[in-house]
Amino acid sequence: MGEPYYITTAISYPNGKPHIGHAYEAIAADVIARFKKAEGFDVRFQTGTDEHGLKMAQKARDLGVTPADLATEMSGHFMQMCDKLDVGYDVFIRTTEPRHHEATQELWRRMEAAGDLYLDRYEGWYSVRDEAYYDESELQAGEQGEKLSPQGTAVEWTVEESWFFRLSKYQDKLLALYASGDFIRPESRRNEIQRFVEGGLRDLSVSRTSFDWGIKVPGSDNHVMYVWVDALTNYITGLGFPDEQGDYARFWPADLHLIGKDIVRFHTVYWPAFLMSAGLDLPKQVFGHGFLLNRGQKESKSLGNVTDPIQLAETFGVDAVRYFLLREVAFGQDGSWSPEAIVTRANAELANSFGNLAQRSLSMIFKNMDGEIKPDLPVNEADQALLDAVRQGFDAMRAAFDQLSFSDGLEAWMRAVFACNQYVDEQAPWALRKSDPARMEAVLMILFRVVRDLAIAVRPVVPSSIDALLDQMGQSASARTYAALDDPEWFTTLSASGYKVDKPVGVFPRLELPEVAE
Ligand code: ME8
Repeated sequence: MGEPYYITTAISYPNGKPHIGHAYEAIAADVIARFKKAEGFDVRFQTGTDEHGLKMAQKARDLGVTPADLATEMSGHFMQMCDKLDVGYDVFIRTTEPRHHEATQELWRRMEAAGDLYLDRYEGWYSVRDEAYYDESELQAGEQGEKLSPQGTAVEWTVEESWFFRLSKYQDKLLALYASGDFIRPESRRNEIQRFVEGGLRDLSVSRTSFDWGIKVPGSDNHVMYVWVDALTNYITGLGFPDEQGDYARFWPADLHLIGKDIVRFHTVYWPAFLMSAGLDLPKQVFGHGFLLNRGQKESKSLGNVTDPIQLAETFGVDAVRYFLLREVAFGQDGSWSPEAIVTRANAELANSFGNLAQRSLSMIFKNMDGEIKPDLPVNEADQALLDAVRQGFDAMRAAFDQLSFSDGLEAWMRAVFACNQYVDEQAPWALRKSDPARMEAVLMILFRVVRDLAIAVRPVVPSSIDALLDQMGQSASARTYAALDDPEWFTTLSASGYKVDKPVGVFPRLELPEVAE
């Protein structure tokens, strides 16, 4: 078994159906998980829903349902989104599960045993939307002069008895953590957090008495924990904590928490401080990705531009959407999508460039060689140059993906595809059919090899289309890893197996823009 690799997404608030931002994060995490699997890691991938807190309680009240029913219904939509988008998580965690209550209460007890929790009175500005308290100095004025959080959400003056966590005690340790390596990425977010912590940390209010939709504070039954204490703990609940053997021993600390830029503070200030207090290891990295905008605008109910990601996948095909999101957006920055941009990208790169290359190559082998694989044909200089170019493209893609630079990685992959198409044009196997049939066969065998290599390389991004292609190319399920790209025997073995290319079926259809209803 390979080295363990543990990746998580944020757990989403199930106070409504999933939106495109949720889909974006889930897809990116899934691509990383599949990439690491292809690299040979023993991957554990967790996602889920964050079901407690005031926001959930208020939404349920508005709808006239219980928070538990609301959470169950909406959580189902998040699971369905993952299924439709080929997001292959290992664990889907719901914070209302009993095992999560147990894990969170244990974390609490350990923080208390460390002397980091005390009871006091809280007065401050609370934003229900962000589930966060803010300092007066952090607030901004709204259009009518009303007070707003730094995220632009409404805040309320709140006074209550509360448990506090001694966050102030961890300032130096946190700064040392940021300075020591790549804990926070990208760098712009690290700088932002570092400045915030350098400005001084106040102790954090970590319990509420004004409502009861949450996890009870051990020994303080009228308090429920602040939802972020509960939410962050999901990452260890899913590994069986408080049992520190088994999955926890294997997969903790997490290799990567993938989250959006708006919740970096919770993951890089509060979470490591809680873990330090409880004496547990810290995650290795937190990456704050950018926001996905709809033609440059935030999607919102009031603008009427909210996209259902499941619908989007049904309209364009799941792999076109997955490819587009990773290819188009420089990971870490905000990005924009539109139907035109998805169609343009998918047609130019998946359908016309790679899909067409695969289809033409297999079809020529089927028609002109009776589908036969001949492994021992001579390889000339042009052939070797192409094999090298494809290998370089793959190496560059792999290095970029390792840094989560997906758009750069896919660009490198595309360059290799272009090199193949140029090779086809230059070698013109259709012309060789009459003039030099032996050379035609050699060219077609090179094409079979590069198509297979390019397919395996890009499989983490567009898994179901690539699997449909690799099925047609006689590649066993176990040979769809990056190690298979280094196997010098695969082509001879394939030929010896008696496999023959059949009439190929295209896997990347050309897309049309859907008609817009007036
Ligand atoms: O924040 N583009 O839940 P959430 C890209 N429950 N990503 C976006 C986005 C957009 N337009 N909008 C939101 C929460 N996100 C907490 C997390 S984790 C212990 C608790 C991202 O449903 C957002 O940044 O509001 C977050 O990473 C995720 O979607 C869930 O957001």
